[in-house]
Amino acid sequence: MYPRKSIIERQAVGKQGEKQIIATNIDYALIVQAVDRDFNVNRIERYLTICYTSKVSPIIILNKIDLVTEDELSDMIRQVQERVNEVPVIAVSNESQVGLLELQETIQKSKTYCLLGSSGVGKSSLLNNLSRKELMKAESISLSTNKGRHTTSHRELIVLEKGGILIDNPGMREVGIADSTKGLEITFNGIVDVSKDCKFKDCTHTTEVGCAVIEAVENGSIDRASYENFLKMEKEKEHFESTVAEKRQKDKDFGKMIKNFKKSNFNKY
Ligand SMILES: Nc1nc2c(ncn2[C@@H]2O[C@H](COP(=O)(O)OP(=O)(O)O)[C@@H](O)[C@H]2O)c(=O)[nH]1
Ligand SMILES: [Mg+2]
Ligand SMILES: [Zn+2]
Repeated sequence: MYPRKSIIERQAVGKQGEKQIIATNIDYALIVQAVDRDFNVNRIERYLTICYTSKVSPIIILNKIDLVTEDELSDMIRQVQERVNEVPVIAVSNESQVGLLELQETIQKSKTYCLLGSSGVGKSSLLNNLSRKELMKAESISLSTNKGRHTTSHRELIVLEKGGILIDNPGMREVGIADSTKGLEITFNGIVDVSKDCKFKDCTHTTEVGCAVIEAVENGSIDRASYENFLKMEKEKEHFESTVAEKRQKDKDFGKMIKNFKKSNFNKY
């Protein structure tokens, strides 16, 4: 087992306050979005937060560019770049093979990559295209701590020609935001910078007088959609944190009860 460098995790589906480990020891995440119905900058920010929280470097892949015109594509790239800075954006098509060479050159030797993105965006197609080598079914390389729950996740891992490793992940429908303070700070660094000028230190940037963030949204220097996404994810994070705290307390109470039970029974006999 390799030492764990990074962990990509999500909130376990249907399990409040529990995290589910998706993949470990990842250097880079390829955040794949298709430029058709799937295209959604809010979701890109969500994946970015997960990457930064997990100390994984993101690369944004816009796939299926054969389905749109050049103008439509530039418009989408512009939308991404308006809200996301310093993350490479690579436009590709598995159909026309455009951009695959650039992507291949980006993938460095002996680094580990994972594919993130909704189901149907073309992750498997990309993986197949990026390697002419045989697919290794890596069911056994389950790096998860709770193996039993992964009945539906079908992981695939390939070794790329240049020696890198690429892991295909199942689409994540309910990506939760666990321990994501740092990740949110990096993803929304523009908002966080401006918030230093808020009148109140504990400003929630929602209704406060003297909120520099609200002012920046109103004068257009902060993108409104990005601001709304930030608030939404902050709220989710807080909810997640409070359910974790609640769960810990419950576990503690339960532990105490067991201990007391043992004690009282021990005293009885
Ligand atoms: N037009 C077009 N279709 C694609 C492209 N890449 C994948 N697809 C199709 O999209 C569907 C889903 O692809 P798949 O690789 O299984 O997506 P995954 O669920 O993310 O692994 C399949 O029907 C693919 O043939 C592309 O670049 N252009
Ligand atoms: Mg797939
Ligand atoms: Zn504020």
